[in-house]
Amino acid sequence: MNSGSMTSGTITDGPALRDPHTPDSRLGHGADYLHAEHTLRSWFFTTDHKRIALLYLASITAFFVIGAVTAGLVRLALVVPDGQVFTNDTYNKLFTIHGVVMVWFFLIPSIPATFGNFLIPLMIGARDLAFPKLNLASWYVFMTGAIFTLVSVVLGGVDTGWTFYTPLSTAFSNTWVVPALIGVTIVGFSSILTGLNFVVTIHTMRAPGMTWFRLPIFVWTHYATSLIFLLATPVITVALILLIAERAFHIGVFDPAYGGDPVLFQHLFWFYSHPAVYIMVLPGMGVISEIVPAFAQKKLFGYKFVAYAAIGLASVTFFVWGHHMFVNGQSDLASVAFSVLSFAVAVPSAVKVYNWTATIHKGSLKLDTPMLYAMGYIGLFVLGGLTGLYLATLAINQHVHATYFVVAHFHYIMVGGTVLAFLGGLHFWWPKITGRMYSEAWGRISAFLIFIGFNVTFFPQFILGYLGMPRRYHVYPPEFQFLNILSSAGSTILAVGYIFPMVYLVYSIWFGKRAPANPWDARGLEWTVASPPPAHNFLTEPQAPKIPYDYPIQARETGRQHS
Ligand code: HEM
Ligand SMILES: [Cu+2]
Repeated sequence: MNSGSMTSGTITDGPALRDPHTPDSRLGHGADYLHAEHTLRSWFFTTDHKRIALLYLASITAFFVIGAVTAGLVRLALVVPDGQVFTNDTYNKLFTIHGVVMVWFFLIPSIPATFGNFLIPLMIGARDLAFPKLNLASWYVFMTGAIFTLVSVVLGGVDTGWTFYTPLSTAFSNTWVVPALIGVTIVGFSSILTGLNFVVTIHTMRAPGMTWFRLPIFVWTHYATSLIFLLATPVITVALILLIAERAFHIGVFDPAYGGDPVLFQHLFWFYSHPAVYIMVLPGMGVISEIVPAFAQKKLFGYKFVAYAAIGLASVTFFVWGHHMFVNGQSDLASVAFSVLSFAVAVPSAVKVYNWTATIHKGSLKLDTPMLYAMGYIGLFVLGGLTGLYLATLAINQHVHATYFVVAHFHYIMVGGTVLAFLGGLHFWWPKITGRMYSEAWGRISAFLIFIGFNVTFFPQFILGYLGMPRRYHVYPPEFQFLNILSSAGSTILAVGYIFPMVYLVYSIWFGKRAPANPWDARGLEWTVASPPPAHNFLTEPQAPKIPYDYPIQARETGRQHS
């Protein structure tokens, strides 16, 4: 039996128990997954979930860089009000590349494809995902899609925005829309394969004793995310295929000139893309739910509520898509219903925030880099979520729809949320993944720079939107210049904050201190194996914990009964 070919549900078979090493090798560095084999082939044809996670990590980092550079150019253009830096055409293409790459090639795969892939088997006590070859296939599918979209950029770009709204995308844009759409369609299949793999793995490959309510919240949120991958992604796939057919063959689905309805595209698009925002935030919530208890050394408050809230979010998220279409002529009844339902989303979101806060309360706090990111995440996510409630209020939406207020809202959620959780998780599990410690001082400096840079970049955009500056224009009235310069200045700080980790983390791979198995004194099966983990994950049968998050300080959840 070789690496990754195991599909049976137990962890007791396979090389784990046949391993010739003495028990000492559990914490040794001999046969870890990084050094098990060295050839290029052993990376590009690996079926080890940990190596596939690293393939994804390299890819999404590259896409993040492309997304970040184009964002920098957009901010550069907006330093002056009269649009002198780029033509309107170039500007439109820049923000489109930024959005397409960030949403479809970074945010959607980010945490699930990297940490989800790496950690789910380790956290549940399994040797790999249920379908290791499918896991590798999903990376190739992802890269194929990405190449199509990047080709459209090389050929001359796309100017529709990441939302590909009709009728612009079908009838008016004369840019490379079709290859970009083909790329995004293909990438969807990689999400579906990953979601399928996670669902089957979590159902069938948990170690003996690892019951549902002993699972780390990270696993719960990835389970919820996988349901969205499976139920929502096929809808965007169909919508995009119809869009390609409409543009290429005028089949008359979305283009009014041929009897179609452009608003139908918006429905199909948001039926996927609103749930997709939970594809982006749920995994981040999972990361935060691991970091906060570890750095408070305290049991996660309200474990079951946090777990149910993940499933709750994954469910209600399917019923609010119309809040993106309040001003598009949908019926008042529909608008009111979508507005009320959108408010309902705030409930499970707030449950999570309260429970993290309650976990921190009276904990024994250590403000190491991962925790700095987690605290930043909580604050920014609250601002992003609360401004979502403003947007979901019908009367306010009339004023701020399609303004910079919306841009600020979703960046607070997607950068303040997903990206900070991603970076927090990267610092938290970096010792596990690489076997090396990074410089804590540089880690903290960068976390501060990112938090400050982020707020200076995006807070002014709330004000700009409130004052009426629309999104997606390269010229604006001169009275908006001051806040735009502030925003662009902030983005420079943010960029520096992003560059530092790329340097000190990579540096640590060769020069960092060797990491112990459990540098943070954290709970969870992933911390019971060596850093980096052995190729086959567990050398002895993993013992599922009796209670999850068994930290020294226990929250007094049942305090009322005892006091
Ligand atoms: C309490 C939860 C939330 C509520 C009530 C909410 C509400 C809204 C509303 C009403 C809009 C439409 C604004 C408009 O175009 O007029 C909007 C836009 C948006 N939201 Fe949220 N939101 C919430 C959470 C999230 C989360 C968690 C994410 C992402 C991870 C997110 C990402 C977005 C994006 C990307 C857009 C803009 C889409 C576009 O036009 O490009 N939102 N939100
Ligand atoms: Cu939405």
